[in-house]
Amino acid sequence: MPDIIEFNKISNVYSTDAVRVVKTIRNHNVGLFQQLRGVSVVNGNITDLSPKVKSYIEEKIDLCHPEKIHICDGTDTENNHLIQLMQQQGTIVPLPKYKNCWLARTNPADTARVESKTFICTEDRSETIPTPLDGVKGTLGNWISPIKMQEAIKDRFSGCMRNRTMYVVPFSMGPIHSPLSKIGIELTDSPYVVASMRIMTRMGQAVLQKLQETDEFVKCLHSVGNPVSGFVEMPSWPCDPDRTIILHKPDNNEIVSYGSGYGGNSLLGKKCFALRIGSTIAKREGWLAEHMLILGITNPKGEKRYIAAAFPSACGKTNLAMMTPSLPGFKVECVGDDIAWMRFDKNGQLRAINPENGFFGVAPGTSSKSNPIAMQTIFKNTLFTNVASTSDGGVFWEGMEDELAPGVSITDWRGQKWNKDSKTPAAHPNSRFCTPASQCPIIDPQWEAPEGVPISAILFGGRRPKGVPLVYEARNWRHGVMVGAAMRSEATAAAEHQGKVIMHDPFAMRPFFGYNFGHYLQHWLSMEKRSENLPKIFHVNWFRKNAQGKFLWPGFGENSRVLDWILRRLDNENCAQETPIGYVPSKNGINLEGFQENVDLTELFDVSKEFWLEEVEAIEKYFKQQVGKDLPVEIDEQLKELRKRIEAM
Ligand code: GTP
Ligand code: SPV
Ligand code: MN
Repeated sequence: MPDIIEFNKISNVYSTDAVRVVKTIRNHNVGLFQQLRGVSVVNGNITDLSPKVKSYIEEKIDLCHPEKIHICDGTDTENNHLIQLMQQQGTIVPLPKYKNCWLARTNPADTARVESKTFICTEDRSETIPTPLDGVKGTLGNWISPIKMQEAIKDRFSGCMRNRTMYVVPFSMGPIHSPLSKIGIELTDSPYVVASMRIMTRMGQAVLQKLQETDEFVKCLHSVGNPVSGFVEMPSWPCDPDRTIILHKPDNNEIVSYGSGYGGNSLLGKKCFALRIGSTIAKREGWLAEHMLILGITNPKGEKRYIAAAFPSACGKTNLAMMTPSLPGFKVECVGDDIAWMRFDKNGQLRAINPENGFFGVAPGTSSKSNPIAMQTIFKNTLFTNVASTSDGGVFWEGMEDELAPGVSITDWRGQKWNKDSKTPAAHPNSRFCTPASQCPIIDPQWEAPEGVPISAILFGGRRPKGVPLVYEARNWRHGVMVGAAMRSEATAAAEHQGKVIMHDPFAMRPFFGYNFGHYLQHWLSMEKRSENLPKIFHVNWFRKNAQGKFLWPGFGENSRVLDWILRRLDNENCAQETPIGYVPSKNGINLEGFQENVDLTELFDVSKEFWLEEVEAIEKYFKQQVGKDLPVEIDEQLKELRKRIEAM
């Protein structure tokens, strides 16, 4: 079948886009209508595709049998077309209270990442996950063999796009012209994914142009798995939850995702590329791909520093990245809220870029009180998913009670009438806003700097209701790497875990490691050789509770007091005291100027021998059962020393 057939077949083109296609074709002086593998190309121009991109698309056309191909250009016209289409299909409804905002309601069976169905494919299992102790189930990722991966793809993808459009989404993780950025091509049958990728990444024509120079890209294939024949439960949100699978093959820089349209499962630039495949590229190339926010903070003297922080999903990254400091004279600016790509420059300075272009943030809990900056960001050009809606054309979620216009009624995330006495939440606990980062009023002036921003401190943290102080400083890099490895946190709604169990979540990366966690630790330890100016490492916990189950610390803007202490520690100020677990603020070490809250600081900073012995035991057991022989000796030594210090208390 020839690539290009006669122009009079234009009737296949979307009517709204016909004029533009005609223009495009004239511009490129083709004058003919295009096909790939016999399938009409209804948008974009195949002459813009590099040979490698073209053959990747052709291969997947042969597998998925789409009806049409749409090469995304990232323009407003294209986006308007997708918005119209999604409204017709019932996937989104407008939110007329705001400018260009939309609400998607997913199938209730498709509301979060599915960690149990996410796999890394390598020849050897041990490349992907450490070998757990006999009889123990591994929890540091799922491995699949190349043969099984092929089978899984064949079973699910053969003909899966029949009667549907395959969108070709060219995207860049990181500013297009940064040497730290990487390119991907996502093939998807979901207009929701295209519209979201346009917000979350740099997407469109400019990326195709860049690909003419480099020809290197991560291959991403996605289908919602609309069953070709048979029953579709919710036509406005096709998905195939029973057969959902998310596959990564680091050797080929390849991602294949089937059955889910939601967030980290389907916006493949995010967790799949920027973290799982990203971490394997980073290992090869000598840098770090991490689940971290990046913020800039300026103290009253005008000194500015950048901090990166790893907290597990739904544990406060977006909130910290956009914080409004309660401490007078401080200013926080946001570089990124979820992912950091970091490498040492030639002077040994660690530099970070945010590979993303938008925020896919947790909605519930976001309010003018907790995160006013997010509230100023999200009410234009935003795609909301699974939040509740109001009769005046707006959104609602738990935490927005004080911001409701009087007299409005509420429809919950499933489309049912809702009121304060309803027994279920109005918004799904993992409901999200997807909004352009550039709209954030405190976006850092350097957020797109091609060389990245210099990182002075790295924070680890999680939801620890008991025993873990508000902040402590690691003794050195090795100890800090052990602290990251030993991270634990209460489960949240961001994935399919039930209840509030305390889970191990090393480096906040447990769901996102692209390779064996033991090797990952080795990689972190090896950074000691790359620089004499390593960032200092800290651990924070905003979530300690008292005996009545109330948070001991007010959090949010008050966390600036902790950042201030961290900055002073970077300046080697004498405001800390040693404990067995690391350095904590000395008495009066935390600046409480203007502090209105009544907080039991003794309880907040308490380091108890009993608790920490149990903690060390839990970590020892975890490393022994889950990491085994892959645990670097340095980490084992650090843990032994920690135990000794605690026993000597
Ligand atoms: P992901 O996008 O899933 O990676 O989550 P995240 O780490 O960005 O978490 P986010 O900032 O969205 O916060 C999740 C939840 O934690 C929200 O409900 C917040 O209101 C709550 N939260 C954030 N910071 C604090 C804090 O300092 N104290 C308390 N108590 N809650 C907080
Ligand atoms: C997370 O779960 O850490 C998220 C949301 O940032 S998702 O994109 O769905 O992974
Ligand atoms: Mn996240």
